[in-house]
Amino acid sequence: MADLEGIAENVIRGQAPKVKALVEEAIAENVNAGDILREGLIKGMGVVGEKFKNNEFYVPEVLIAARAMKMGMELVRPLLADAGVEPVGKIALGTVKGDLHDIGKNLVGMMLEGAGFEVVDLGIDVSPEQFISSITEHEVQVIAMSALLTTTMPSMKTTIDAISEAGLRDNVKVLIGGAPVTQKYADEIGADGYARDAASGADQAKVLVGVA
Ligand code: B1M
Repeated sequence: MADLEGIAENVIRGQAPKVKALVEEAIAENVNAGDILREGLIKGMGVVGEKFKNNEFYVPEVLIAARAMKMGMELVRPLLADAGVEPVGKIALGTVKGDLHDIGKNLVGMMLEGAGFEVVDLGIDVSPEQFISSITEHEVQVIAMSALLTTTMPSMKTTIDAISEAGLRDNVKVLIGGAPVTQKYADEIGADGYARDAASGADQAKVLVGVA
């Protein structure tokens, strides 16, 4: 019998081959792809996020768990459309212009995927124009910006201002984070949300799209 609990457990333990085997078993038994995603992969990654927030897990454990989750996701993704499962939301994620740091940004992306979001990863050194294109091209609901340098933080404000000037501010929520970024700064520049770590980023994103 399909072991969705086992999938979640093995995501938490970062056992990628075991996750792959259990997901394959569940698919072979015609378990609904949405149930595999929600009750197995997302559930497991949710626990990982909580442990990370509580300092019970550190970056390496999260990366290993995310790799296991991704292995399961690869198998489930093609079946989701057939099962009528929609992502909880669509997000464009990038490190702002002039900034090349991407380790934290990638962790945020993994947590977002683990929470059921479709993530359009724009990469590093992302200009305001690229963020704006993601709104029109991909119809994302959230723009998520990461900055690690005090010198690149202002690009968050420049991007928000550019989104407003393009007349698109009402189309998206803006979420920001990164080591030098604070809630105070988010308030100052008119961002809709701030998160101090990757797991909180996924929590905030759910609030912003109204599924939390
Ligand atoms: Co850079 N660097 N770096 N660096 N680097 C820092 C950030 C720095 C604090 C080091 C220091 O001086 N002590 C300092 C910034 C000082 C400042 O501005 N206050 C610094 C500097 C100065 C520089 C250069 C200018 C150095 C130079 O060339 N003179 C240069 C800049 C290059 C550029 O970006 N233009 C530079 C370059 C680099 C490397 C390329 C060598 C490398 C980056 C490799 C890569 O990312 N692929 C690097 C690294 C690795 C670091 C440190 C050591 C580690 C950063 C990291 O990955 N942390 C860093 C010092 C440090 O933090 N100890 C440093 C781990 C990661 C998991 O944490 O990214 O904070 P973090 O992400 C967290 C949260 O912040 C949050 O969630 C994550 C997980 O919980 N979060 C979000 C992040 N984004 C979020 C978005 C959200 C929500 C939460 O919503 C959208």
